[in-house]
Amino acid sequence: LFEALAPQPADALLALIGAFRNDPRTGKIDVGVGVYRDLEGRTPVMRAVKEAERRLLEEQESKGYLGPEGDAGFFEALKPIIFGATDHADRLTGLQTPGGTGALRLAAELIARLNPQARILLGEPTWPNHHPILKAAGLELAPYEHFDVPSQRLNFAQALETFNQAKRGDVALLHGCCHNPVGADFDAAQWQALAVVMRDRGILPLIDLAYQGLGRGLDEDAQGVRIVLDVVGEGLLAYSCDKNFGLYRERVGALYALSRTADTAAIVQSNLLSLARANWSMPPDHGAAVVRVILTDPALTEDWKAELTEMRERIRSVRDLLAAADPALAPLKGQQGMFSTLPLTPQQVARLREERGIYMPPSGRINIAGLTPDAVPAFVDALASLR
Ligand code: PLP
Ligand code: TYF
Repeated sequence: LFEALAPQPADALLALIGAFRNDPRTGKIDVGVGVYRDLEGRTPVMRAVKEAERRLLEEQESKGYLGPEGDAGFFEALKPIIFGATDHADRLTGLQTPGGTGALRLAAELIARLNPQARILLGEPTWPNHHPILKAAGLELAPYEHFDVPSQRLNFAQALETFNQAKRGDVALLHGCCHNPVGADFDAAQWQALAVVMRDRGILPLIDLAYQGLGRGLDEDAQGVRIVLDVVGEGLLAYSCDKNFGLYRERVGALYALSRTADTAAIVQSNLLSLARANWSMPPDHGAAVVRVILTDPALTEDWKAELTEMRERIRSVRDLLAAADPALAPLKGQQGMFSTLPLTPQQVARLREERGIYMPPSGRINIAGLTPDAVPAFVDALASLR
C-alpha cells in the first residue's frame, strides 16, 4: 500500500549535517545548519544548563504528567525575559511547546480555527520551515519582499505597503530579531510604524522569536515584540529557547497569546490547550525544567546571561572580521544574529563545497557562528575566487 506515496525532498539544511561529517578534508568549513559554535567549533552545553541538569538529577522527585500546558514555572519565569517590566497580567496566556516549531504550528492552527480565510503576510526570504508549518494548518500565504539579497537591503517600504493593503483578520508573521536567513531586522521606528498599521487595519501579529540575546542583547532583541504588543494590544509570540540556552535537541519553546481582555484570554487558552492535546498531548519536560531551574536562581541566571553575552560577542567579532576583510561583505557588519545570506548562485555554492570544502545551503545562507577568526581568511579567499 505504501507504494502510493511520492518521495519527498530532504530538508536542505539538515542534509548538510551528514554531508559535512562525511567530508574527509581537513580545513573544511561548516556554515550550514544554524547552531552556535565556539572557537573550537563545538556546540557546547552551556555552564548553567549543566548545573541545572545536575540539580534536576539529584532533586527531581517525579516524572508524572504535567498536562498540556507543560511546565508552568518555566512559562512564568520566561515572561520578564521576553516582555520586560510590562505585566500583561491575565490578558497574557499560553503554554510550553515542543520547540519554537511547536509554537508556530499551534499558532497556525489557532489562526486557522479563528479565521480560515486569514492570509499570512510573510516577508521573503524566510526560514524555509515557515512555509510547510503554515500550510500544514491549511493557511494561505501572502509573500512579499523583506530583503533584497544582491543589494543586501531591507525593503521596509514593501512591508509597509503590504500591511496597508491587508484585509482585517490577516496575520503578519514577523521575525522578532536576528532574521533567519538574512540578519536584517527592523529598527524601533520601523517596528512602531508597522505596529500602527497592524492596529489600524486589524492585522494580527505573529512574532517568531527564536534568537533572543544573540543579536544586540536580551532587551534589545525583544524591542520589536514589546513595541508591537504595546501598540496593537493583541498578538501571538512563538518563542524558542533552543538557541539562547543551547538546548536544541531538547525542543524547548513556548507560545504566548496576548488578548484584549481577560475573558477572551481564557477562551484563547482553552483553545490552545485543546490544540496541544490533539498534536502532542504534552510537551517534553527536561529542557523546560532546565530553563526554569536557571531562571529561578539568580546566580544561574547571571551565569547564563554572561555566557550568552560571550556567544553574542563572538558572533559579532566574526561579522566585524568579515566586513573588514572584504568590502563586498561590509553589509554583514550591520546585520544581527547567526545568519546572513550571500548573493551566490546554487552553482557557486556547489563550487565552494567541491573546491574548498565550504558547506552552506544552495540559498547562500551562512551561519556566522560556523566561522572562527582563523577560518575567516580562507573563507573570504574562497568567495573572492568566484568573482
Ligand atoms: N523560527 C526560526 C526563525 C528558526 O530559525 C527556528 C530554528 O530552528 C525556529 C523557529 C524553531 O526553533 P526550534 O528548534 O525551537 O523548533
Ligand atoms: O535555520 C536553521 O538552520 C535552524 C535549524 O528543519 C533548523 O533554524 C534547520 C532546519 C530545520 C530545523 C531547524
